[in-house]
Amino acid sequence: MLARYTLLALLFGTVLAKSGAIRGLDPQLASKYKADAAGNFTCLDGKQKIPFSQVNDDYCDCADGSDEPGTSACNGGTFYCANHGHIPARISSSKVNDGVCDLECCDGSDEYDSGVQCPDRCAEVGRLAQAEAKRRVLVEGAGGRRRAELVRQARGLRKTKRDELARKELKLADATAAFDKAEAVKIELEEKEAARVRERSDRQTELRDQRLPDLIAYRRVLAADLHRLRARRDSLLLLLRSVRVGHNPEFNDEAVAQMLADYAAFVDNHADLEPEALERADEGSKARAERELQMDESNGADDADFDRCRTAIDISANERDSISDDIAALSAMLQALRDGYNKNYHDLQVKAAVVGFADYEANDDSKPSDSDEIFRRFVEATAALDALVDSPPVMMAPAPPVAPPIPHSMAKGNEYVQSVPEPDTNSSDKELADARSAYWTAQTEKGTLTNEVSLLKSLLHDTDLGPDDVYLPLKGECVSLDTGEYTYEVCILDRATQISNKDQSRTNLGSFTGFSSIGDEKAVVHKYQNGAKCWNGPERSLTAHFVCAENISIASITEPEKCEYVAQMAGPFACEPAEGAAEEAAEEAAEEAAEDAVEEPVEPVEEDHRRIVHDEL
Ligand code: MAN
Repeated sequence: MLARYTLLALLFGTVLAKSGAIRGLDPQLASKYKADAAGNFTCLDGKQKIPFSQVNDDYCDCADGSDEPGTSACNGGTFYCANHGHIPARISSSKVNDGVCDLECCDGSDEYDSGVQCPDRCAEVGRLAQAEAKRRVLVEGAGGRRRAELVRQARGLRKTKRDELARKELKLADATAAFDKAEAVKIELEEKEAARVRERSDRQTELRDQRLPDLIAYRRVLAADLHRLRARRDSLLLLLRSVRVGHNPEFNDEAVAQMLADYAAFVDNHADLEPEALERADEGSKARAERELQMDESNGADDADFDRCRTAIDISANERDSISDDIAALSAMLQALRDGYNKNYHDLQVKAAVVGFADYEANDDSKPSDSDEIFRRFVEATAALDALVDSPPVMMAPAPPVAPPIPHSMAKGNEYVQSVPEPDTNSSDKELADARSAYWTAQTEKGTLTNEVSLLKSLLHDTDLGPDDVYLPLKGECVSLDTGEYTYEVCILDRATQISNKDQSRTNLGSFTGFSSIGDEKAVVHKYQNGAKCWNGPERSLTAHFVCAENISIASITEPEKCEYVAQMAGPFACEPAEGAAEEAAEEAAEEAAEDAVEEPVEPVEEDHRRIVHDEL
């Protein structure tokens, strides 16, 4: 024990400061650091008594560390720096004699035994602090005035928006009425149109049933034509083939040579025709007639339906045209042979062909007696139906000579069709199209106004716009900060975005969800949440802490936790209202309320709501 006191005596210099006061002791606690009658010190928590000489003996006796205000012996203790010329500071006792000149302890009193000389910089620091304090006063003054200005603007803006809402609600009522009307017109016309379509379809069915026999009759005429034409083409092919196979090349007849060349060219382009003609020649006329009958029976299936029958007619008509072309070409060859062959050469095969051709011409059985009338009725049937379905009729090309001759008036199918009165679909179509377009326009107009009204209502009635609506003029105003890799954008009461400086891609950091105050009331915090999902993490969010300033700005943005961003910002809404502003605002509000009461009654619900919201802030 004695040894300890001796040591204490040696260390006596650390116990007391130069002033004689207890080193590191907060003057407010000085009364507690007096030895009692027994020479003891009571730890500040009252739990222990120790000899007063153990105060500041660089050994921690009290559990609360109160016996060592001037040393670093106790964890969690506090060292008081008087900082004359500036503001006194209470620093952690762990900083005592740590060899670092803390600016906080600008008088250097904490480094009395570390070997480091810390000059007293309190005068200089004090000057800087005063300058900073002055600057803050100015900033807060300007900020407060701006805030008051915002509150004034907000009042006007709320009124403007309220008027706008009233106007838009009236317009919406008109637009709704116009929409209802347009919808009724559209529905009525659509119903009419549906009835017309039904009627037309019934009429079509009726016409098809009525006119099908005319088509069937014509299809049969064509089928018979085809059989006849095929047989005639076969006979020409066989005559020409017989010359090719049996002529005498010794005679060198030019006409024969020409015929052979023309026929060879024809056969090149129609390779199947000659073998087929040979096959049919071999089968004999009875077998041929039977086969034709079979063909007609199987084609009879096409007679079951107007459209099938019409398609069959189209196909047959095309074939008839093509056979007629063949016949014309083959006849021309035989005619040239007949006119040009050398009669002095006795080429029996050539002569036989010339005789055969004369027989062919004499037996022209290509003009059936009743086909004119049948064709006319067919044209009429198709035209009537085409006119009904609003599509151009499938008209037959003028029939070749072997087919029934077409009366001039019918050959020009279009003229004929035009003479059939068309149903009045065009004007009703246009009416319906106009009604539909009027309906869409009315719907868009109503939709736009509904949105606008709902946005205004939500802004005026459901949005927390801060005390005195201070945020109203600034809502949506954006500020940004470039931090190198990203530029951050915060739009007040709206949303926060992270923009890549590499490719300008934008990541949603969240939408404004509300305010929260932390600690002292001046601190204003905005929360932006539900942003883009972080890979393997939460949805992104940003918390913005505001200090008072005239203008909105971002001082810094950090990402202390993955995808959770913290912004240090400034803005006028974080300022104290300028002096007198509150009274002024209240007076103005009362005046305006009085004016409003004259103009139009203000909804009491809205005002109450706003008050509740602001009180919550
Ligand atoms: C992007 C940025 C970062 C974020 C990562 C998470 O790179 O949004 O801020 O930390 O995604 O994967």
